[in-house]
Amino acid sequence: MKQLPITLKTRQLAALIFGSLALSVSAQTMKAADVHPAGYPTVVAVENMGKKLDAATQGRIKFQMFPGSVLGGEKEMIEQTQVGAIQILRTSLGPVGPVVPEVNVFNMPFVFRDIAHMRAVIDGPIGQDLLDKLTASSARLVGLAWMDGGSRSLYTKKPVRKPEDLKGQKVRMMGNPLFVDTMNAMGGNGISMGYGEVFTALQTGVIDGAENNPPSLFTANHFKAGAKYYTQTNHLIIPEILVMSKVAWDKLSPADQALVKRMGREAQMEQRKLWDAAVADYTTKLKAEGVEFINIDNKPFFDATAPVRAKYGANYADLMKRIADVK
Ligand code: GTR
Repeated sequence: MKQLPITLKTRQLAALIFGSLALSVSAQTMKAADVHPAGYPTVVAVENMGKKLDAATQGRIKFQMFPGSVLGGEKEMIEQTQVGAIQILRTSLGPVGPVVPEVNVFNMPFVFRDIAHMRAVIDGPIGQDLLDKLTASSARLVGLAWMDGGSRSLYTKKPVRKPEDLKGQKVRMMGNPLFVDTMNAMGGNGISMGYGEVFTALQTGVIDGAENNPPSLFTANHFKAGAKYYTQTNHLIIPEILVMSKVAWDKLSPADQALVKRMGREAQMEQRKLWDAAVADYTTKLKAEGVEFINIDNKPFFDATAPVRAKYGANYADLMKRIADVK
């Protein structure tokens, strides 16, 4: 073999050895997952966070997004994140409640007065406390940031204006006993099932309705399966959460961990802007598709769910008071 000039050879060798060492120690292409399709505010904000991390770390940390439930429903994706098969997950906090009961405080019906109240809470010390509680729990998830899921209202095949109208109606709720209790208290029959099953369940009459925000109602096409009446109950204002698998987190240097957290916070703010635009856009689209938005006084639903707040809220009485005190 022809000898290379010694200087070049040594440098190349060094680059090869140290380059691959550095790669094997810290380069991570993280699988990021979401139930929502490409273009949805949460998906876009997480993709942009990945691009920023890629640039800031010269390619050491990148995200590869798997949108549209391709890696499973939220319950399955939470489990995969816990074991490290998924590294970054954006999920509703709803199905996290059964895994980390401390976070259920944000899953309570009417715990927030309105969206502005929810945002003030998640942006402030209570929001940080809950992310930290999740991280400190045995769930092997690291709470990075919050995202906006707006407020959830009821959509059904028959118009609903008051709790009595829900009598005998089977309404899909996310997988968390707290939500089944909430729907039962609201007058209907709560049925827990995954997001991906709702369309067919509506079509086949397994359920008579569900509840969600306008962007989900539109992008999941549930209105095309007969749920044409959208009653403004605003009974749940559940923040979404961005988590990292503890397995992936532990492989990051403290400096990279701090960077990921900072960019998570930036994603929280970016998603909010995208969210507000999406709610306006999808509301217009739903109306154009013939979905009837029914404005109601939601006090009867608030009153009906008082026993749910009493039952579950007993575990977080102090926290509920702190939340209520946030202006
Ligand atoms: C959406 C939320 C999803 C998922 C879905 C559901 O609003 O963004 O994460 O939880 O609701 O109802 O399952």
